[in-house]
Amino acid sequence: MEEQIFVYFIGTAGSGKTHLTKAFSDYLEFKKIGHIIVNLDPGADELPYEPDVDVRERFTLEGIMEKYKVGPNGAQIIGADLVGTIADDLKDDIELYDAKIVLVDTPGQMELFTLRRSGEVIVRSFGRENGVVVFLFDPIVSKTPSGFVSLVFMASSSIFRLNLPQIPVLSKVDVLEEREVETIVRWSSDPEELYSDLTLESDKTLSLELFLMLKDSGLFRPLIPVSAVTGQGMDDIYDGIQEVFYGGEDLERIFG
Ligand SMILES: Nc1nc2c(ncn2[C@@H]2O[C@H](COP(=O)(O)OP(=O)(O)OP(=O)(O)O)[C@@H](O)[C@H]2O)c(=O)[nH]1
Ligand SMILES: [Mg+2]
Repeated sequence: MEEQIFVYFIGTAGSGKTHLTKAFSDYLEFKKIGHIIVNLDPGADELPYEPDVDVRERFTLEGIMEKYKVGPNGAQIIGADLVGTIADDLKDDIELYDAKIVLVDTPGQMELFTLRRSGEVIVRSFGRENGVVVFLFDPIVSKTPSGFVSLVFMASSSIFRLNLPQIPVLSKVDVLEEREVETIVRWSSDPEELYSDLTLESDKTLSLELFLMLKDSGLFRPLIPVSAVTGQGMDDIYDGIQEVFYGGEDLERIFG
């Protein structure tokens, strides 16, 4: 079988991972590109898509709460660790499908996936060289310079932990005004402007040294504005994936 490409949707709780997974799946469907969706969130209640491989078939958050006599937070942590233990089984399930692209919807709280071992184990099992992260910047958090910088740190920590290329996106742009989207995208491509706006924000300081380090590390990347509601940006995510794996060559041609 040809190599599969794994696209991991990662972001803070409620940033829009699940709906973006669905929107990008619809887009691939429209382009007739074979793909499947893997749900890694044992706490997912209702999903807007029908997962092809679903961690909830093995365990759910509710089941964990009952079995281990823990509350929802403890269950989230146990659930995150359990996901790592079934990585190879999930990989076997995925291989049953002849899908070119595997969309991976990750658990609600990103730190459970990126900071605990499960994320690393999953990425290693699925294949590091075939993986790319779509990192979601929450639109409301991104509105202030300090919120935006905090998300850059979180995105950086997930690059550092998972060691995968990353396509950063600004999610749910339909809830922002055009002017706000422009400002946030400008911050992502012009760190000096961000720094100057940051210094105007009351009582927020970041040492210039730390900021320059962040800037020079190459962790500032232009954000792609996307919306699961309007479908904006799906083309750009697709182009980003092509860029990562084929230096811009068209996947349709390669997969054709
Ligand atoms: N307006 C708008 N709302 C969105 C969009 N994407 C998601 N939402 C809403 O934002 C909320 C959270 O979306 P999810 O896709 O569940 O986010 P998530 O990151 O998967 O959430 P968790 O898995 O619980 O962390 C839901 O109420 C969605 O309907 C979008 O593009 N535009
Ligand atoms: Mg979700």
